[in-house]
Amino acid sequence: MSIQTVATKPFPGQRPGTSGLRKKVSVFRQPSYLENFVQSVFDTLGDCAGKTLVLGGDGRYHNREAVQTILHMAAAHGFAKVLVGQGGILSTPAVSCVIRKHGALGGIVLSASHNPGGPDGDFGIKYNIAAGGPAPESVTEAIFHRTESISRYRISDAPAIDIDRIATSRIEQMDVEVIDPVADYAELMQRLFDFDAIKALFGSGFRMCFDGMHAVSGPYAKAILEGMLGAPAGTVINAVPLEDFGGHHPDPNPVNAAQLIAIMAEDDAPDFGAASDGDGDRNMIVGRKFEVTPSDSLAVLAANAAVAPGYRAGLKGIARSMPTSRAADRVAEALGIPCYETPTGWKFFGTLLDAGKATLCGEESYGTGSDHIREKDGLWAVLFWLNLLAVTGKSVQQLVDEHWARFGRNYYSRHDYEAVASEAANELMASLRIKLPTLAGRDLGHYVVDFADDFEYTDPVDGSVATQQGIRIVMTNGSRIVFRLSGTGTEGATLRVYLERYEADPTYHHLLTQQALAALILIAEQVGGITGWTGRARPTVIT
Ligand code: G16
Repeated sequence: MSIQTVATKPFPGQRPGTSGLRKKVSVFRQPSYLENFVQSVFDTLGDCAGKTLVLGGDGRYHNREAVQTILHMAAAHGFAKVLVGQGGILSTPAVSCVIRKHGALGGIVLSASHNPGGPDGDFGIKYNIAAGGPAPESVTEAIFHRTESISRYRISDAPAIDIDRIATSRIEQMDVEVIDPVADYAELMQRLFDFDAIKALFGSGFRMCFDGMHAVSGPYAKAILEGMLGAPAGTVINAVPLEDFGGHHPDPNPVNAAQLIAIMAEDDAPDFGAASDGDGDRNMIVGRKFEVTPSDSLAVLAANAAVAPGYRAGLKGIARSMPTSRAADRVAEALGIPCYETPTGWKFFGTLLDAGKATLCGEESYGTGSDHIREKDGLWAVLFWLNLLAVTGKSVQQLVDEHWARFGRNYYSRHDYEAVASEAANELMASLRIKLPTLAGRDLGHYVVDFADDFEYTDPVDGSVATQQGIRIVMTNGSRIVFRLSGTGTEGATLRVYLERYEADPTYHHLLTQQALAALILIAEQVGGITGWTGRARPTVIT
């Protein structure tokens, strides 16, 4: 067994997007494609002698092969140890948890999150830093620049090792410790939430349906909900992770988690429904015949955080991504704590969490989390809701209705135009940018524009600046339209249009969301010229 140096040539386009490098499986399977990226990560990290790396993925197609490749490259780069999830499986939040708990240098997450899997699906890779969160842009840019000039990678030619047995083996001088993917994570959850209260809730006949979407959360949910908390067997559906997620799109929203939505719409539906995504960091919360938007979920949890033992000491601050609704801002104001508005991407919360400025964070893209780790965390949000339901004895809808009555309702929706031609999408954004200076003060029918800009963010901790993070058209009454191009798609461009309208009067808190937003939807079309640029008369997905 020896370390081989293999000559290679750069591949174009290995720039990480919103959350790591995501491409079609066929792209990742090209000889040297993954190796080039991994070597670029290692070159950026420098000397890793004596250091520990964490490695795992969401179990999608190509996960196991990629794990072997990375293990053999880590051995060639001098790592002392790699902690790898059994079967190559670790949810994204579990990677963050394990990095922090074991003092690792960082971790590699193999996932394309909610994107479909299988031979024709997507694959992805992301590097997380010692704090446990996604590498900041300074690091991802350095990795990208390295990919542009790479000429060799190093890899051990040792045979593949067994990653299915919990044991320690060796590649070259490096220990490979195969760990239980659930244990460290479950132990952390037990410290944050009132497991006794949740156990009593399940003991009282409370019924829940958790949709694992045949992705990584299944084993975590089974072990924690059915194992530790006594939920009846069968509470977790679609629990077995499959390489192609059963042919579905593992994205926990009402469109893709249609089975769960149908179950929760029945007259004798369970009391509580939830789903998580491919890599376990997203969550959707559903009550009986009642869907909770991610923005509202963040606000409700923030307003009630004291129910959970881990948050009894109070919140230091709340952070949300710019396109996320401003429901959480109202809670922060009532609590007398700051609310930070960051660009889209969980990586932007890292500095705020590290500096103790924020405790809870959330995004409209079904992501919620806290300072317990540095990733968003699907099952954590579900346990938080269970803790809240157990302590209050109220239903999901009751909690949200009461929240709206107290704080007002932020009607909210996102319209996605998927796989549109990149050029057209870029031109749409460029034409909006040209219009920006002319919009302030314009009367657009039901709304007058207060200001319009291209969101720019200066990190209050490290001073780093991110520009062009989404075009905002903000009305004088606080309603908003935001245009942004997704940074996670793998086909053409995805245009996201975010719509938000605040309603203080409880008499109007139960309108249909799309009707409540109808005037804004019309303005978005008029100002953005969406149909003209994209050739699409309507969005592909509405959440
Ligand atoms: C990733 C990021 C999130 C972001 C989401 C959507 O989530 O971690 O911060 O909100 O993508 O990003 P975009 O709008 O650019 O597609 P995940 O769950 O895909 O890792």
